[in-house]
Parts: sequence; C-alpha cells; structure tokens
Amino acid sequence: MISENVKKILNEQINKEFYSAYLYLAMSAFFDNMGLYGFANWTKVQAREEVDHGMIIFDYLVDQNTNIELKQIDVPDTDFKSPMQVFEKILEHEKYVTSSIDAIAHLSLEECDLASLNFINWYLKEQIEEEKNTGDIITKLKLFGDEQASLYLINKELAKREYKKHEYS
Ligand code: OFO
Repeated sequence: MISENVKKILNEQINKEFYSAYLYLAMSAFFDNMGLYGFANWTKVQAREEVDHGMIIFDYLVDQNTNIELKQIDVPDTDFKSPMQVFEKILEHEKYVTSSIDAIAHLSLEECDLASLNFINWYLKEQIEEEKNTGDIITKLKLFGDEQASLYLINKELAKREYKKHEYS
C-alpha cells in the first residue's frame, strides 16, 4: 500500500509537472513572437511531454486507489530576454525538478514504499535526459553565439523535434 507521505509528495509533483508545461508554453510563445519557430516548436513539444509526466503520476495514484489533490498552478515567470537566457532558466528549472524527484525517491525508501520507489525510478532516468538535452543546446548557443546566422541554424535543428507520447516503461 502506498504511504500517506509519498501520496502527498506525488500529488505535489503532479502540480510541478503541470507548472513545467505552463513554463515551457510561455517560453514557446516568447520564441514564436521572436520568429524563432524552431525554438518555439522545441519548447512546445517539451510542454506536451511535461503534461505526460503529470498524467503518468496521476494514473499511478489512481491505480493505487488514492485521492487526488489537484492544486492551483502558479503563473510562470515570463521575464524572457534571449534564447540563451531562456535555456539557462530551463536548466535551472530542470535541476529543481530533479531535486524534487530525488526527494520522492528518498521518501519512498524511508517509508519502505518500494512500489513507489520502483515507480519513481523512471523519472530519475528521465531527468538525466532533460538536463542533458538542455545542456546540449546551451553548449551550442555558447559555441556559436547569439548572432542571427547561428541562431538560424540552431532554430532549424530545433524545428525537427517531434512530439511522441511519453509512455511509462
Ligand atoms: Fe517533467 O521533467 Fe521537465 O520539468
């Protein structure tokens, strides 16, 4: 049976995942307004993946016959200035999400809730990928600079990202 404390922290994580989706959507709108449609595509695809992350936790809690406590989603900070600054914000945010996932793993272990520990393992791996993908884009932006010609090339590459429903495995 799922532990009460783990149930509470997983409910909070649903909120964080949906907040992430909001944040990426706000970023997508910023890039769209700049005419950087590839960057807009990349962040919009990420927003959809964040919804999947939230839904996977939702389904896990439902399968465990627990009550779901949906909380208000905060308005994201939209102080965006440049592609580099946005991607630095993304990395900072993903590191914060990684620390939340780590906390869930620790709590599950402490509470001997091994089913939840096993469940959250997928998110631990997912966060490695989230931070790596963002870090790779920051590296490219640093390497090529914020000039228009290089932004054009990175923009073209980010336009290729396609949404695939994130399945829990
Ligand atoms: Fe759900 O991983 Fe990003 O925030």
